[in-house]
Amino acid sequence: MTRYVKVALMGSGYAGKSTLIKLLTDSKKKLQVNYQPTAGMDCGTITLDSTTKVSLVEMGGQSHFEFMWADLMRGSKMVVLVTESNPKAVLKTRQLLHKYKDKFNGARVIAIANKQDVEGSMKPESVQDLLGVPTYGMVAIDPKQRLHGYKLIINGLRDLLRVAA
Ligand SMILES: Nc1nc2c(ncn2[C@@H]2O[C@H](COP(=O)(O)OP(=O)(O)OP(=O)(O)O)[C@@H](O)[C@H]2O)c(=O)[nH]1
Ligand SMILES: [Mg+2]
Repeated sequence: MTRYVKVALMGSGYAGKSTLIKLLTDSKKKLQVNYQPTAGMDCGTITLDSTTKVSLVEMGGQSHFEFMWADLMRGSKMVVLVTESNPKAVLKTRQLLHKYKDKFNGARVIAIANKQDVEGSMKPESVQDLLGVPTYGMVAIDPKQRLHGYKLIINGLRDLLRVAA
């Protein structure tokens, strides 16, 4: 029987969650596309082995979809906060983190400081200082970052997977 481990992707609209799902789940699709806001939710699956899959659940970041977040993140073993790496976006992400952290229910939390290719981006360490959760740099439109992204998810779930194995 296949076991699904749920990972929720949270963050403002335009942060790069859909792009990250594409990066981690599909090696063929073009990664850089015109922005199409996710309507409500989106998901993708990573297969770890013959018995375990990771469900990546994106919670649409536009504010009018926020009412769904508490329901969408239920049962998640990990929450990945995705943010653009400019100060305004990071401060907004910090607000979201504080607003929803009570709903995480013990899930592991990491942040992704995305769009590191954009000039003037804050370094992941500076983003981490503001967010207070382990933060990793990312360029989700770059297929060369696929392995890096994959490792962030797997490492975040490592303890859980080992215990269950
Ligand atoms: N330069 C750059 N652009 C990126 C990067 N990641 C994503 N983008 C672009 O940013 C835009 C928004 O990305 P999405 O993945 O759709 O954002 P989202 O977080 O899913 O947005 P919502 O669905 O509204 O919550 C798209 O045009 C992407 O191509 C990146 O690392 N660098
Ligand atoms: Mg999206």
